[in-house]
Formats: sequence, structure tokens, C-alpha cells
Amino acid sequence: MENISIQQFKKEYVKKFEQLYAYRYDEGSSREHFVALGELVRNYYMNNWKSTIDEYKEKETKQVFYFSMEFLPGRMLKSNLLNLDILPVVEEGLRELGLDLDEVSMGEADPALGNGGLGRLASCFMDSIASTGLAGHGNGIRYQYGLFKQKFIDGYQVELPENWLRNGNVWEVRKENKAVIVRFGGQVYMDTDEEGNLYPRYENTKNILAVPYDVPQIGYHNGIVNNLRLWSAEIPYGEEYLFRTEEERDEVKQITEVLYPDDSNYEGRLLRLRQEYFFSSAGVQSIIRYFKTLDEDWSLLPDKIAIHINDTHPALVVPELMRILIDEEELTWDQAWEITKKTISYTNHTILQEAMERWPIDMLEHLLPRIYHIIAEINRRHIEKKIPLYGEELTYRTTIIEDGQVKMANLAIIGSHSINGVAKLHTNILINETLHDFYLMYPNKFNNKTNGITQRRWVQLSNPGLTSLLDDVIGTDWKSNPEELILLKAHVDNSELLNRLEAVKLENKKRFAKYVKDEMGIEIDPNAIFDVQIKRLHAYKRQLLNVLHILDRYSQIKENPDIDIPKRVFIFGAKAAPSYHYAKQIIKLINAVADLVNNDTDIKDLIKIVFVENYGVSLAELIIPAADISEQISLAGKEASGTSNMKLMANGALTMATMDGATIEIYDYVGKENIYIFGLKNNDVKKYHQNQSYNSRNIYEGNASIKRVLNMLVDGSIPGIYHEGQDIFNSLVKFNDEYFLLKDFDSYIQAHKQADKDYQDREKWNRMALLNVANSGPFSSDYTILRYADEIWKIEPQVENLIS
Ligand code: 26Q
Repeated sequence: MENISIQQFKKEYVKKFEQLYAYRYDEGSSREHFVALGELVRNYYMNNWKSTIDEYKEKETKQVFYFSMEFLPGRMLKSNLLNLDILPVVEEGLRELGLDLDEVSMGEADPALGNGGLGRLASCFMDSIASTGLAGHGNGIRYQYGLFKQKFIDGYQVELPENWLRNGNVWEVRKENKAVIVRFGGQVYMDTDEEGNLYPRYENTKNILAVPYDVPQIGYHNGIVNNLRLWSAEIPYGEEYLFRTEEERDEVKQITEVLYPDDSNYEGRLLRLRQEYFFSSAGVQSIIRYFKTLDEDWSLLPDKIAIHINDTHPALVVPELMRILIDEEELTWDQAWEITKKTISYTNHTILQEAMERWPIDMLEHLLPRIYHIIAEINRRHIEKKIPLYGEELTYRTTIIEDGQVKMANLAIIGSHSINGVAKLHTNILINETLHDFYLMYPNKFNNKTNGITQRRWVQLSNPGLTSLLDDVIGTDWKSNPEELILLKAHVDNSELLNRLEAVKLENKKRFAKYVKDEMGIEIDPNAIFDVQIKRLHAYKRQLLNVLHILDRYSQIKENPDIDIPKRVFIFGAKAAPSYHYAKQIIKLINAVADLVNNDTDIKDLIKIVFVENYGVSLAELIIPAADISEQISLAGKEASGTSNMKLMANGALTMATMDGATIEIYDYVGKENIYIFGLKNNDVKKYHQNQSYNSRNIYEGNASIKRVLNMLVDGSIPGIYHEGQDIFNSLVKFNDEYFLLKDFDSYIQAHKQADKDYQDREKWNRMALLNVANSGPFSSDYTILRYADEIWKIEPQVENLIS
């Protein structure tokens, strides 16, 4: 975008506002200002959007399509301004008009079109693909309702609908002319045409119109604007008569109505399967339509297109691409199969068995008869081909169809050329344990791509104080090449700088403390240690271990009111899946403990607990810059990667962690002096499982502090919890503590003691914080995405960039 002066911007802005609303701009609300500014900003990128897409087509640039059921972009206004290089001009222009960009920005809805890590990763990737100059686009669902809004009522989680589109969406462009038809149900017969060729004849299908809404993905200072295409389900024009009953019309509307709120537990719902096929089919159809305009041979499809699937949710792209190539484009099975495998690649995000997608055959066959035929044929050929090579036993362990179910991970591995895990440990577990049979068959398909985050949103936008400190000390190159952050290391003994880092953190803590005071009425001391755990609520992530630590600390203060420890504020943000009963009980427990501790005058503010309502991207932007301690305390081997660990580190928080996911890689970079590691390692956990030697009741009986803390759950010490306390107690003592909290308790407490001590030595703490920032560069999603591009997608940046 060519440079715009502040004067020019102000003129254009006032004109835009008054044309939109027919009253003076200084009478507008922040939402109105957001809309006016958004509409103006559109004008600034529209040309580049068009020219980017035109150029890809003209040059026949190979393009990647990232298929994801979830995207969590966060508010886009400031990010778009930053990437367009007009943030300072707009900020100053608005100021001169008496407006505040941060307030205007609050007028934008935060699109919660995802659950957590997987969805946010997709959005960091979209930013990095555009910013590294890669030709790549997103493909997903335009849910009318995002992830539920969380309220606490009497300490319990209550879910409310998130109607994020209520006031429209300035960034999206509805493209009716690019709509496609997606077919569901009916029957399909193989018939012969006049020339005697077999073809599938469909009867009684329900045809749904998929209408795309495109959202620009603007690259950082490089003129590139890629596309995020989100599909919405509608009744096809002129076919309203085929959807006569309310029920039939509802069925269409429901497909893209609401995001499924589970992030770790697979549920075989028909509607979910409809959603998955809907956006997979629509995406593949629109890619095929594009490819046909190139007028190239079908065998060149994998040279022009890469399709990446974010977990197995879009795995039906495998049979869908086969279907189109065979049924519509009349390729042979073998031709179609080679093309499909070469085009598609897959990322696995979990090893939890309960999260693996498996669809009942009946359901698939009924909803998508032709697709099911194709899957069955893929499997038949797979088994037939592999038995002579690997024997029956191994081959049958890799079957796609078993026990009346279709295993989507197996389909995704067999139907693609690449499968990757999201951190070194995770990939190793896939290779050596979970997917070992597939590894023996296809060793070359397996690879690791450790996750990353975009420092543009997670440092530049959310932490302007740290950003200007960095600019002053190491220059601005880190913004386009985050590994330059390592230059900070040279300044680790500069105490003036360390004080400044501390001052930046203090400002961020004050900003968050103000939010907490205004929204929750809780006073917190910005000089306290801000100890943060922000992530979905799940037993394996062990928020409960954090609570046990708090209760232990609480008991010690009660016992010894003169104890010399620094103040702590424990900050939680977490949503539980609505059907996840145990997770909801933990939420109630945290809120009950917060009530108890926050109102106990004996505690004298040595502990405060803040459980923010409705944690999401926008709150993360406020909390992360204010964090001193980052809680990454999953049971080793369970957290595939984690990404809040990276965001917190980049903002100078010290990590309190088990050796799990990408946190191991953080440890490798910062070194053991600059991180708090505790607890069982993956191998320890494995041994306990193999020997079946874990006995949590013995620990409970033999450890006085554990006994004291656990008893508090059931003896009335915590008012307001009734059966929750007993159920949670039982999970730890009676049902043998599936996630080894009691085993890790002592070492966790010890690590926190060390952190208390270190925090009192301000210079030491600040040095550790600085070294965390300095070592966070390698976790930029720009590097991650360049590795995907180079090693999996085989595409190259289209513009010069500083990363070589
Ligand atoms: C599947 C079927 C039916 C309904 C819901 C789902 C479903 C939806 C979302 C299953 C899983 C998810 C999300 C998983 C997820 O967010 N995983 C996280 O991915 C991050 C990015 O790779 C990792 O950092 C985290 O470790 C991992 O937990």
C-alpha cells in the first residue's frame, strides 16, 4: 500500500464515516467507528488482494490450501493495519480526531470460530503464509455462531450463544458466483453409458449450496493478500420447493450454524459429519474449478496445488478428490490415486485415543454413499497390496475399516504423502508408539513440524512496551526475522535494560489489574507474581494440580501468618466442553477456592485468584504480556505441543513445566537455569503403565501435605462445593489418579518455592525473563511455515524476505 499521510487519512476517514451514518463522526459509537475504519481499510488492500490472486493464476504459481474445521483469527483491525504498514498513521490520525484506536478496535467482534490450540495455530499459519510471501489460502466454515460465550453463575460454567455476525463483518466478501453444490444422501448405482463405460448414477440426493465468504489474509509489509475462504450452507436458488418442510430447511441451515465445542473428545454426531464433508467437498470443488482454468494435464495437479488437512476433520478430501477425478473427470483409479496422494498432506494434533475420529459405517454409507464406496475400495486395495509386503497381522492393524467403523487417521495417512506431528516428542510418540505400524510401512511419510506463533500479533500488537524496548536495544530486524531476538543475549548484564524490562512488565500488569478491577471487582497488586494458566480445561492439562498447589500454599499461610513469601496472583482462563462433566467440576472448584481465598483476611493478599470469564484470543492478548509465570503442567506425553507456552515465553514469562510437547524444545533453547522443570518424564509414565505400579492411595496415605490438601476437598473447608469435592477427591484417591497429579505434587511445590526465591532477587528474575524473550525467536510460525513449504508443500516465497 502506498504511503498515506495523516492529513489524507483524517480527511478520508471523516468522509467515510459521515457517508455511512449521515451524522458527525464525533457522535459515533466505537462499533460505528470500527465499521467506518474497516470499510476504509478495505479500500487500502482491495487492489493488492486482486493482484495477488491474479498473479498466482497468471504465473500458475503452486498454491497450498490449508483445510481446517477451525480458525481463531482474533480481532483483525490492528493486525491488518500493522501488516499494511499504516498502524502509526491511523493511530495518530484517529488521535488527532479525538478517537482512540484501542477503543475503536473493541467495536470489532472476536470471531471464535475455533476451540483452542488447533484453531489458533491455523490462524497463526495464515498470517505467516502471507507474511513470508507464500501462495497459500485457508478453507473452512463460516459458522454463524462461534464457540459459546462462557459465563460463571454461582461458580458454574454456563454457555451462551456467540452471535459474532450480529453486526455484520466488514472484512468478508460474499462470492455468490463462486458457489458450488454439495450432495448428500440418496442412492447411487453404477450404470453404463452409451460407450459402455461405468459411471455412478445418483438418485434422491439432497443438494446443498455452498456459498463462499472470502476474508483477506494480508502479508506483513509485502503487498501480498491471500484468501481465507469460509463456506456457508444455503438452499440452492430456485430449489426452495425441494425443501418444503421446516425440518428440511432447518437441516440446511444447521450445517454451518454452530461450531462443535469439543476439543479433545470425539463424538460421532451426524451433523458434525455433514459439516466435515460440506467444507471439504466445497473446497476441493473450488480448487478443481480453478485448476481446470489452467488447462493443464491432470497429472500436473500436484505441481500446481497442495492440500493440507489440519487433523483428520477434513480427511474426506481424500475420497472427495478421488470421486471428482474418477467420476467427473474420468481418470482411471490408479491415475486418480497417484494424484490424490501427491496432493494431500496431513497434520496430527493428538495422541489421546478418545480424540481420534472414527465414523460408523452405517452413518457414512447413508449420508455419503459414493464416498463410502470409494473409502471401501481404497481400503480393499490397500490391504491387497500390503499383505504380500508386510504380512497379514501388520497390514490388518492399518486397516481403514474395522469393527463397523471408518478410522479417519488411517484414511488420512494412506491417502497422503506426508504426516507430521507438532513437536519433537509428539512426532516421536507417533512414530514409536501410536502409529508405529504405519511408520514401518511408510517411514518416509513421517516428519516433525514443531508449532509456532506469530510475533506480529503476540508481541508487536499485544505488547507495544516490549516492542519499543526491543527496537531500542537490538534494532527492528527482529520484526521480519525473529531469530534476531537472540541479539538481546549480549545485553543480559545491562542492569538499566533489565530495569526497563521490569518496568514494561509492570505496566502490562497494571493494565490487566485494571481490567480485573473493572470487570470482576477484584483488587490485585501489580507487584505480585502473576502466575498464569490459560488453555482449555482438560484433566490431562492438570489445572487441578495448580489448584492443589494453591490450597497447599493457603494452608501454610493459615498455619504461619508471618511466612515470608512474595505475593501471588493465580490467573486462570479456561473453557470446558459443555458435555465434559469432570472439567466443569474443576471450574466450579477453582471458583470456590477463589471465593474462599480472596475473601480470607488472614491471607493478607498473599494469594489472589482470578478466573477470567470467557477466555479467548482477545483476553489472551491482555493476559500474556502481564504474565510472570507460564504454567505448562500437562502429564508428560499428553500435550502434543502447546502454543501458549511459546506466546508467554516471548513476552518474558518464565515457564513452570513438565517435559512435554514443545515445552521440551523451549527448555533446550533457554537452558535449565532459565526454566522450572518438575515431574515425571514420558518414559517414567510409560514404565508406570507397563508395570501397573502406580498407587495413588499410597501416596495420599504417606504424604502429610497431600493428605491435608485433599482432605480440604471433602471436609467442608471449601464452602460451596458439594459433590464436586467428593468426585474430584475420588478421581485422585479412589480411581488411582489417571494423570499422576499426586506423583508430581512434591516436585511441583518445590519448583514453585524456587520461583518465589528467585522472584525476590529482581535482577536475577529479570535476567531470566530477558533470556526467555531472547530465545523465543525460533518459535516464530514464520519458520514453521517455511519448513512446511519447503519440505511438504514444495512451494517457495513469491517475494523477497529477510528470512533466508
Ligand atoms: C473432533 C471430532 C468431533 C468433535 C470435535 C473434534 C475435535 C475438535 C477440535 C477434536 C480436537 C480438536 C482440537 C484439538 C487441539 O486443539 N489440539 C491442540 O492442537 C495444538 C496445535 O497443534 C497443540 O498445540 C495442542 O497440544 C493440542 O492439544
